Amino acid sequence: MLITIKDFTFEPARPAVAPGTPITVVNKDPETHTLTATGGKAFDTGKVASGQTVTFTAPDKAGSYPFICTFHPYMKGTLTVR
Ligand SMILES: [Cu+2]
Repeated sequence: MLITIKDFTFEPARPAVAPGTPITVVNKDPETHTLTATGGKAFDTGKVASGQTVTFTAPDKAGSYPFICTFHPYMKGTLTVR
């Protein structure tokens, strides 16, 4: 699964994956972003600089995991694990 950050949006914003799936995040913006689960902090890429690629692992537990960019909290998405 690949999530692209471009123009301050996550694409796709509502990805759905199997438990434990590796998810690669690529930042195509000039600004630094993060992809961070809200609430329980189920996952967090940390800072993803411009042009950088970071991979994290989807949770093992099925559910709906909202996420944001901590620098730009209006950037929102939801990861579904099923
Ligand atoms: Cu951001």
